[in-house]
Amino acid sequence: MTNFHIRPGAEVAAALRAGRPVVALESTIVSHGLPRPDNLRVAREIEQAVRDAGAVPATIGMIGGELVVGLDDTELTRLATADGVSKLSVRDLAVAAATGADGATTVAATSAVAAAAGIGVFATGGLGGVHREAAQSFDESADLITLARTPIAVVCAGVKSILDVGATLERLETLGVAVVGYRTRRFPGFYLTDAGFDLDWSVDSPEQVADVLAARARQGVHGGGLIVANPLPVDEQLDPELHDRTLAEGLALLARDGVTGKAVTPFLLSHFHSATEGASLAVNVRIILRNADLAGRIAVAAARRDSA
Ligand code: PSU
Ligand code: MN
Repeated sequence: MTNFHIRPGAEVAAALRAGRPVVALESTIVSHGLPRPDNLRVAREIEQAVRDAGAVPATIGMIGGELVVGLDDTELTRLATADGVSKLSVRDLAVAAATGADGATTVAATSAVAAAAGIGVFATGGLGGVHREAAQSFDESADLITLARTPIAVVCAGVKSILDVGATLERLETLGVAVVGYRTRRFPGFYLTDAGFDLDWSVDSPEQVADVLAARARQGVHGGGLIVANPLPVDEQLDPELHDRTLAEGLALLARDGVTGKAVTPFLLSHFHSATEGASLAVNVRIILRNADLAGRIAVAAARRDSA
C-alpha cells in the first residue's frame, strides 16, 4: 500500500470528508499533452465540466515537491505555464518530492495518488499503452502496470491511436484490468471512434458503472482498475484519412529524430496538433470534456449508492 504525503485542496478535503462526489484529473495532459496557451484554458474547462456534472474536480500535480490533490488556480497556472515542469510517473514521485520539483502527473501517477487520497473515479483523454514496435523498444507505458494495482475507475477514450492498440488490450487482459465500453462494444481509438477491436462488456449508464464498482468492492477485487472506454461520436472524430497520414508522418519523424522514452507521447501529440492545424486539438479537447462529464456523473452515482 502506498503512503504518499498528500496535501488536499480545501474544497476536495471537505468533499471527501462529507462523502460528496470527487473526480481526479491529471496534469500531464495540461503541461505536456496540450499546446500553450490553450492548455490552461482547457484545464479550467475540464474542471468546469466535472462541476457541471455535480462533482468536485481534483486536479493532481506536484508543487515544490508537495503532492497536491485539488490544485488551486495559481498552482494550475504554474503547471500550465512554467518552464521545467517534469512529467512524473509513479517511479518519479519520490525523487521529485525529495528535490522539491514541480511536476505534472501521468495517468499512472495520478491514479496511484488519487486512490491513496480516497478518490475512486478519474477522467483523462487517452491511456498510455504498448507502443508500436515495442517488441524491439520495450516501450510500454507504466499506466498499464499501475492500473493493475490501483483500485480506480478511469474514464478515457481508449488508448492513444499512436499506440499498438491490440497489444495494449492483450496486456490489460494479462494484468487483470477490466475494460467496459460506455454504450459500445468496440474499443475507441482516442481521435477515432473505433480502434478496430471488440469489447466483451458494455455499460449503459453512470449508475451501471457505480454498480460494477460496488460489485468489485463486495467481491474483494480491490487490486485493480476499471477502464470505462467512452468513444467520441463518429461525426466528432478526426477525419480517419487525415489521422492515418499524420500518424505515419509522426512515426517517421520520431525515428528520424531518435526520440525515445517519456518524450515519445508528447512528441507525437504535438506533431498531431501542428500537422492538423488544430483539428486534432479540437478533437482532443472534446474527448477530455466528454470524459470529465461522464466521470462526474459516475462519481455522483457512486456517492448516491454509498449514502443509500
Ligand atoms: N492522453 C492524452 N494526452 C496526454 C496523455 C494521455 O490525451 O498527454 C499522457 C498521460 O498523462 C499518460 C501519458 O499517462 O501521456 C503516457 O505517457 P507514456 O506513454 O510516456 O507513459
Ligand atoms: Mn513510454
